[in-house]
Amino acid sequence: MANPAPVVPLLGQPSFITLQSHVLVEERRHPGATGTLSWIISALSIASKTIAAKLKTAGIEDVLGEFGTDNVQGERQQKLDVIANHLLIQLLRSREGVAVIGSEENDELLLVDAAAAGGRRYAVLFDPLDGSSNLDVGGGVGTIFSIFALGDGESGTLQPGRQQIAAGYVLYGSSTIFVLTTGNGVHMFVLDPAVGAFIRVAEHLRIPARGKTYSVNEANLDSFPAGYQRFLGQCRERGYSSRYAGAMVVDVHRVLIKGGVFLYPPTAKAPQGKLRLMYEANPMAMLIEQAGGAASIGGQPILDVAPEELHQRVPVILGSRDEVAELEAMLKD
Ligand code: P6P
Repeated sequence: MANPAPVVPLLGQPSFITLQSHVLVEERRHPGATGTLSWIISALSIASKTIAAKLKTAGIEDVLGEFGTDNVQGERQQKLDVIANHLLIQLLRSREGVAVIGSEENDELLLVDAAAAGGRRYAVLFDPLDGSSNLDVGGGVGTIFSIFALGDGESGTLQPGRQQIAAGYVLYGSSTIFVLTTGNGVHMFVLDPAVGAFIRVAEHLRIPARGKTYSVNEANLDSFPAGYQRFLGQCRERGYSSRYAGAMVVDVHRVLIKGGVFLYPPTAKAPQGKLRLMYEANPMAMLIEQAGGAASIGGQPILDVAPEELHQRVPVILGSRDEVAELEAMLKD
C-alpha cells in the first residue's frame, strides 16, 4: 500500500463560516423570516468593509482632520465621521425594509419609505464612527448599530433597548472585528482583507464573571458620585489595571473578551453621563447581557430605560456580572 498522504498540520483551521452564511443560518431559525434583516446586516457589513479600507489609508488620502462643522452633539465632525455617516445612510436606504434611520450625526430620524418583502419594516440606529477623535493619532475607532422592528405605520417612536432585535459593533483596530447578536448569543467575525469577507472566529462569546481591569476616564474621578469612587478605590486595592482608549467600542470589546467593567458615570460636565442611549448604550448593553454580563445606568438596566429622545444621554456601567453588582450595591449605600 502506498504511503498514506502526509498529514499537513494546518496553522489553525479557519472556520470558513462567513458573516453572511452565519446570518442566513440564523435566519432559518425564524420561521416566516423574509430575509429583510439579513439584507440589512449585509449592508452594515459592506459599509464597514468600505470604512475599514478608507481608515487604512487615511493618513495618505486627505481624509483626516476636521470637516469644519459641528454635529447635533456640538462635537467637531471629523472628515471620516461625515464619510462613514454618508456611506451607512446610502447603503441602508437602498435596502428593502429600512423604514427609519437614526444617526449620531443627524439631528432627526430619517424616514425612508422602503417597501419591504412581507411588510417587514425596521429602524436602524448607529454611531457611524465612534471615538473618531482617535483617528488623528492612529487609535482604534468603531461603528455601533442597533436594529428594531417596526409595526405597520410606526416610524418615529423610540423603543426601550429590550426591544432590539439585533445589535453590534465593528472595531477598526489591529484587525477589523464585527461583533453581532440577533438575540441568540454573541458572535465574532474578523475581516480577511485578502478574501473581502468577515470570517467567524468565535460563537456564543461569554464574558468572564469577573475581570482584573476597569475602564473609565479617571480625569473626571473627583466629580463621580461617591459610590463610583469607592468602587474604583476597591478595584485599585485588589490590584486591578486601568485601561481606557477613549473609544467606547475599543474599551467595551476589551471588557467583553477579558471581563471587568467599563464606566461612563455622571460627571460635572455631563450630569446625565456622556454616552447616548439609543445608539451606544443600548446596543452595547444587548451584547453584554447576551454574553452573560450586566449593563446598568446605576439602579436600572440600560435595556429597560424608556427613551425620551433620539440623542438622550445616560450613565453607563457594563461588564462582568459580579463587578457590576458590587458597584450597584455601593451606589445604593
Ligand atoms: P471622554 C468618544 O467621543 C465617546 O463618545 C465614546 O466612544 C467614548 O467612550 C467616550 O466618548 C470618551 O469620552 O469624555 O472620556 O473623552
